[in-house]
Amino acid sequence: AAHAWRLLPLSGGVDYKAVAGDISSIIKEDPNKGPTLVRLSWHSSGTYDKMSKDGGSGGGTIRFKEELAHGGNAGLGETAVPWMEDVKTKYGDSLSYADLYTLAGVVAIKELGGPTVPWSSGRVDALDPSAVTPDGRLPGADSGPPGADPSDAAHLRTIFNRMGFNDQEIVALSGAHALGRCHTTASGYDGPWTPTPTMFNNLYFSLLDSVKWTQRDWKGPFQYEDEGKSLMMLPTDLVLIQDDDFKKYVSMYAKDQATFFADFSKAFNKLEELGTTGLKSTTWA
Ligand code: DDH
Repeated sequence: AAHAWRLLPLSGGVDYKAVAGDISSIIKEDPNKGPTLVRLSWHSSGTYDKMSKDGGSGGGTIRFKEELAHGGNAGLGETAVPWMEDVKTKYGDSLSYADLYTLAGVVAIKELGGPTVPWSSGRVDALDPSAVTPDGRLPGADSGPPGADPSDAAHLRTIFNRMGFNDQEIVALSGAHALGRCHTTASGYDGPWTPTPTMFNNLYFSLLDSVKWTQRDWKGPFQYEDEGKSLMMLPTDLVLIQDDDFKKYVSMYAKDQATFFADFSKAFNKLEELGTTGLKSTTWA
């Protein structure tokens, strides 16, 4: 009894294991929601700029319509953001949107068979949209920043080096495209990258490395398809095998899922902590 206080949740009164359990239930009911929650967590974090030190997951600003209107976030305002509202309402002010969105990403990755990515709590929401960064910080699948060759590895490096990621981390993070699909109603692209879009595995890399990817003949944006026409790759995905410094990591992860899981876990944890301060390592699984 003397140590009963140890049983209390440690951080701000929120039981993050319970929050994770509620997010898991949403994904168990509809596994296709898992990948979209991973995309939400990544887009909530990927606005970080290491020079100006603004953006990142810290303020939970992706909930604001100003940020949801950014081209790269198409679809999230009608899907993943509203899916999280009941969870937010249940825990109230003690749970920040910023913590909720980043926790949703790691819960989804684990629920879909991926690694248990370390996660820390303590993000404090920005109260108004003035903390929203300018549009254009997330990678475009076909168009780089002004002046950059869109099909060039330079676009990927410009965007991800700005967040503080190197070539190996860029490739590891891209393996998240094992999950989910493109929706014509969101990005305009169409189809899944792998035949198992609700399973986190290294298939994205093996398919990139082994399939003959050709231009899809259709009215939508330029994308690639396999011979069976059931899978897709974006122009930016193909960059990872067109550039030798990227390709060596694609080949490595295609052969070695354990190394992919370990490297992805480190890089995704780093991604989710961009633009944060004062976090506390938190047991959520
Ligand atoms: Fe992605 N991604 N992504 N992506 N992404 C899309 C879907 C998903 C790019 C473009 C698109 C990462 C990197 C890039 C996920 C995770 C991650 C879609 C389709 C486009 C387009 C959206 C739609 O129509 O619904 C581009 C470009 C890049 C790049 O790096 C150049 C990274 C780093 C991650 C990550 O999580 C670390 C996931 C998951 C999805 C599937 C979403 C869904 O609803 O299904």
